[in-house]
Amino acid sequence: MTMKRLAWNRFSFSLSHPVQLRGQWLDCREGIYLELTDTYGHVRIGEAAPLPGFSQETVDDIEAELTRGSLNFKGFPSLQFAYEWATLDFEKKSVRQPIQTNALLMGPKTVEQFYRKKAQGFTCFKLKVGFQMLQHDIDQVKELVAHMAPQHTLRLDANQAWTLSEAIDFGKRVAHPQIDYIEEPTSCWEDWEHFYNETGIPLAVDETVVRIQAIPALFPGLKAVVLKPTLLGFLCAQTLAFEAIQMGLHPVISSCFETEVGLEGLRYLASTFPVQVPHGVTTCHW
Ligand code: OSB
Ligand code: MG
Repeated sequence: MTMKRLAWNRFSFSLSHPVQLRGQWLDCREGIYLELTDTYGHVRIGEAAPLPGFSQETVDDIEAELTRGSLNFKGFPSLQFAYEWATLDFEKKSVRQPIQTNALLMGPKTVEQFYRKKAQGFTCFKLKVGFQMLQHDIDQVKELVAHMAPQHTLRLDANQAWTLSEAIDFGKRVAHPQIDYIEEPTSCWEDWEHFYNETGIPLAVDETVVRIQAIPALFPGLKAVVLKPTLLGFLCAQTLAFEAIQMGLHPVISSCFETEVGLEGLRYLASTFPVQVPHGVTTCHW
């Protein structure tokens, strides 16, 4: 594509329900829509929406960078995602297979949320843990598992909230074959093989991939690689997904509460994988 014009618009939308991420409340999503016009006059839009608490760059940083007339992606993965998605060939964007998704259960009344999502046809659920007392999380997981049908699976995500002994304590008490995996139980992936040996619960890397800009060396228990293009860039996430597949791991695309423009890019990316597992891209109702 030959680009003729680059423009951008800042956006800010309030979320319909505030979400708590890593102890921080988020009640609106701010970002930039990047608008690229090619020589045929086609306008292509990408979304750069850094996630507070997870992204290094801010919307102001991106705006300053664009105002300087520079398209430097180093340190700006959300901008890189916007640009790479916007400039991907149109023809490619229409080639896709259907994808499966997980339903995110977060906040109070998770059993009610579970039944609502189940009625919508979901069979894979993801529960955020690690915000409350350990016992609260243990009770919640046990309760959910008791309501699940045999074809349902449950993913857990602790966002590194626990120490290794808390994680093992939790894991030993909730272990169940329908738990697909737990994401980031502690901040140190080197401990997770021990966690797996103690609990039998498989693991997924998420924040770790962003921190080390790679997939850690394979260890027993590692099952999935969660990839967030807003934190990695579109092409980087795609490359890592194919690496994950080569390693025998499940590639799971996951959102940072992007708006529909960004989510469309995530769904497309997920649809290109030869190995299909549920993806974490159903955050649009937030
Ligand atoms: O840790 O997976 C996370 C959203 C924002 C920030 C962090 C995370 C998430 C999600 C996205 O959980 C939804 C999903 O993966 O299903
Ligand atoms: Mg996660």
